[in-house]
Amino acid sequence: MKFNVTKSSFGSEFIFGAATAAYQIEGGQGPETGRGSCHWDTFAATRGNVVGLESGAVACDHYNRWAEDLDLLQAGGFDAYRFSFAWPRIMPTGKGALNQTGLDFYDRLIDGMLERGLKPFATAYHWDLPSALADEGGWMNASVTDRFADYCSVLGERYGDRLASIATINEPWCVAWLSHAMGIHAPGHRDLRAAARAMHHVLLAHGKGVQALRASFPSGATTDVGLVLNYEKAEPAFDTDQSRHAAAIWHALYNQWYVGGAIKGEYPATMTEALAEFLPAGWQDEMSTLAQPLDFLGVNYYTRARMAALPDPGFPALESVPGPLDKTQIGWEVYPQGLADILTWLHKDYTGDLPLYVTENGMAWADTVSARDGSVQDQQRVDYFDSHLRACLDVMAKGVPLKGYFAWSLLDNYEWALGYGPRFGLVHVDYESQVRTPKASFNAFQSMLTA
Ligand code: IFM
Repeated sequence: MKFNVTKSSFGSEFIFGAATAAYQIEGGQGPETGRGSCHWDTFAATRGNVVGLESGAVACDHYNRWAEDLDLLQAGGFDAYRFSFAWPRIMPTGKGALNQTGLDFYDRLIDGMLERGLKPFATAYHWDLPSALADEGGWMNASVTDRFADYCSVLGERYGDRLASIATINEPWCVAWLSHAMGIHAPGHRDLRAAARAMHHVLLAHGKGVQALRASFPSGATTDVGLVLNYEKAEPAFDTDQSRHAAAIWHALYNQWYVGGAIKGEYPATMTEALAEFLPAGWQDEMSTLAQPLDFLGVNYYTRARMAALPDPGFPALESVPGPLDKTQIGWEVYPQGLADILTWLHKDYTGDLPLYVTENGMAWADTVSARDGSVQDQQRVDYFDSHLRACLDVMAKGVPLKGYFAWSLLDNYEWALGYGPRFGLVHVDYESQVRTPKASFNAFQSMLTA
């Protein structure tokens, strides 16, 4: 199985990578590691939150198997590895004392990338908030923004001379809305006031984090600093004004809020009106801190949302309606045109010449290892990547400054509230034995990248 697209059509500077996140793969939580507790540990331990009460306690044991995993990236011909630092591994209580064992782990990991010719693309925060900060209200409490800046200073000072890039926060929509309004991710709140506060604080933390990183880099460091946002192409489920309105609300709440805040220092007026009574007092005075100059914007894209109106007075009065297109293991429609539309919209309305990266794109499938020959034949995923890479080429031909593409994910891993059932990896992981098996989609990348 091969891709139809070729590496050369992206140009010699284009970066191909694969992505992961600390909580989803590392494990390494025993007392000998010095890692502190995070809110996903306790959320996962609470019945009803995660399928099968599964947690990241062991995950892919990447904490011990990182060298083997970096070898896979190198063998695949990838240019870069997108990984995240675990805040509670570096600062077990989210502030103050540092964990030397954790700091050393990331030294080994980053040096291991450099030794293999892989560019380290880091993320400071991919959802593992230290429990001690969760106890203080987490993202609802403005003080978390200063704690995050302190943490970024540690990262910048220690690793800034070796990173190719660092993003402050992965998917602020998930940090705020999914976790504080929908209750699906830790800390599991379903509360508009909590959500509105988190929506603002997560971007304020980003702004302060950018300032802290730049101020702490060793002199001469050339690390790019950016932010990673997730997008769903919001479309009306039905040909009605109500559906169009519902799609516009979802677009504002999901897509416009975060890029508007971080790039222009502006929130959509429809949202600030709807959430006025819940936003933290004085939010308007902090907007210039949110909008720090960036070196890149990361775009995570998986699917579209087809929205319909709900006939009640709540906010937001809408629901998503399953669409007719092919779906992945977890019901997400395969819609590559949405990636092209989002990249084009961002470039035209917000980011202009700012480099864009697709920092996550991929699909879940219930992959199995063949008993006959030990292979994993994931043709659906090969087709998914091929069609989305084609969408990238299409927009690049029209002038969108897309500089790289990261597949989600290098490994099958912990898919948050869905546990270990959904498999997103280029590489299959047997969670009992921890044996890694590259899938056909990995081989397709390898053929393209090493041709
Ligand atoms: O697994 C997640 C990742 O942590 C963030 N972006 C979406 C992926 C798939 O749901």
